[in-house]
Amino acid sequence: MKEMFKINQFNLMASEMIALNRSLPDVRLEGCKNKLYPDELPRTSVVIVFHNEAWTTLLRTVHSVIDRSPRHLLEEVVLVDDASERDFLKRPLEQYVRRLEVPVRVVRMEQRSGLIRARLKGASVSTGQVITFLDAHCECTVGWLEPLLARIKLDRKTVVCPIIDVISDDTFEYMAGSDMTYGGFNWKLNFRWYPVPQREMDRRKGDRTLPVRTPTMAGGLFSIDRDYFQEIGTYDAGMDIWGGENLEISFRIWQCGGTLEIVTCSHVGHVFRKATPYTFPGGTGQIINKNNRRLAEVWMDEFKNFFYIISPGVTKVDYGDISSRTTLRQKLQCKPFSWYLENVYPDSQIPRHYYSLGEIRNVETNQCLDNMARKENEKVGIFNCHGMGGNQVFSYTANKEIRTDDLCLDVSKLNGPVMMLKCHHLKGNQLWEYDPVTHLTCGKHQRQELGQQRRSLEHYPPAG
Ligand SMILES: [Mn+2]
Repeated sequence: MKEMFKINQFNLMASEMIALNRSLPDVRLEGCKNKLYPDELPRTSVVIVFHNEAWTTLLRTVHSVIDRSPRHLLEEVVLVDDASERDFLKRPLEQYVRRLEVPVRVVRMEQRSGLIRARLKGASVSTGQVITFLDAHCECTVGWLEPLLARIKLDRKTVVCPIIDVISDDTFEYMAGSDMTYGGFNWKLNFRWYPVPQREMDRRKGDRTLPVRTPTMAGGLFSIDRDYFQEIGTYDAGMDIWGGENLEISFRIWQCGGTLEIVTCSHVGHVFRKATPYTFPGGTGQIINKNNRRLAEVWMDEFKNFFYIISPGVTKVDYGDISSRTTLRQKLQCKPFSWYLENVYPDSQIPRHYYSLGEIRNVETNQCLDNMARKENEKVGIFNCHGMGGNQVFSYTANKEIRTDDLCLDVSKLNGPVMMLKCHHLKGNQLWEYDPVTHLTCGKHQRQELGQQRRSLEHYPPAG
């Protein structure tokens, strides 16, 4: 079992012991089970990109799509092979899928092209009015498709994701995902799940069966109207292999007039892995940095500075030519990133309004606050100032929080310690008052520094 685990970074032995058409629990909310959808829904092609995927996980994905989609809504399944090296994924795969009752096409990339270009290829050969992208190790559950297509029928500019349930990489047990989290991102531009805020619960009047407006998508699983996908510029073909494309399409959808939702009545399972089994030509880090730079440069306006200041060295990475994407942004008359932060993601980790972004220095000792790469619920540290950003970057926000990435400085006892906790936006222990008067009683050098700081405070009126 341990030897086989290394091949795909999940328990392949367990996967091989489980039927390709196994039964799954119905994990939907009760209110989802008797919802009615229009008979006339757009048909979808399901596009699945794979690279050296295991036979059983790939075919279990295909069988679950076929078995749990109403036949009249499923145009076809398109399997895009991104230059796999395993023999069973060649002719044996083609022979196997030929016997299935739904057209399943296998298309091959001539060379390793990455998720983005392989998906574009799959989209271009598919014919359904809707394109549904799935990962190659998923399982669709009962009723997964109708609520997705119904949202697109209602508004073709709505892009929809199912709830992504967890298939254990260890046991292949199926575990329901939460309808109370949605997609966000941190200063490093990593996709993260965060709790659905109260304002979004209120907008839906507490009905958890209604779709959640999500600031970003995880990327692996979503449905989009074919023409709309073209209109908003598909993917950034200048991005390599994998990484950043999910935030790029998320920002683009929102900023250019679309809507991105998690449809809580649709559940699809996904095998989450702790390590990637894939090789990245050129190295993982460089590729993701390049993709993230393209994303930041095209869509984030001045807020790209949060990414650059917390990721020292990233500005040295070449991101290629982005002119076709900036032209696209102009042509579609997309809104600025500040609009996105204000209207779509007000509880964003990147503050819409802030007084300052940089280091917090004790000018006497030349020591700086430093998050020491520690995690949530640990103390903030102090270290020699290095001027390189990274772990010494903090922002004093208009809500009077002191943040580093998605953590806020928090004090619950009079004499400390100062902890780093998830920002709760409720002030309280995370409220920091800046008092220019008391600070101005310091030494000459400090007076200068703080004087400058005060000017910038007066310059930057807080929101609301
Ligand atoms: Mn995956």
